[in-house]
Amino acid sequence: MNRKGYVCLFVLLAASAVAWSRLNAKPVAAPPPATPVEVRIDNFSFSPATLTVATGTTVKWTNRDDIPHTVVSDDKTTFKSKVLDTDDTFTFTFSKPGSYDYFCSVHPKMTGKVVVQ
Ligand SMILES: [Cu+2]
Repeated sequence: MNRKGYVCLFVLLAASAVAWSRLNAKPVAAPPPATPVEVRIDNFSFSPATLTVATGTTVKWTNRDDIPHTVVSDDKTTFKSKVLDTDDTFTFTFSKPGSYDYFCSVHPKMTGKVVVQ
């Protein structure tokens, strides 16, 4: 085989390798983000008030208010933060799909929700 022949063969092999890898590529579910998704606590409210995330996502609440707040699930057991002073954070990883309502135990009118899909 001459030099041109080898080049042609190489191109052919490369093309089949690409085609083969595409055939065998399995669709994978989008992994949950590696960095936490943030909820801000400011001016007596959770922002966003309703957050939708993928299963396995860690949510991080940060108190940007100059007033202490907490983050407590409605059942008071799934998650419960300590009292967060200004710039304190609380994180929770949602490993099961569902709808999680929560509130601030210091100001029960402050409510929020995390929807886990
Ligand atoms: Cu509060």
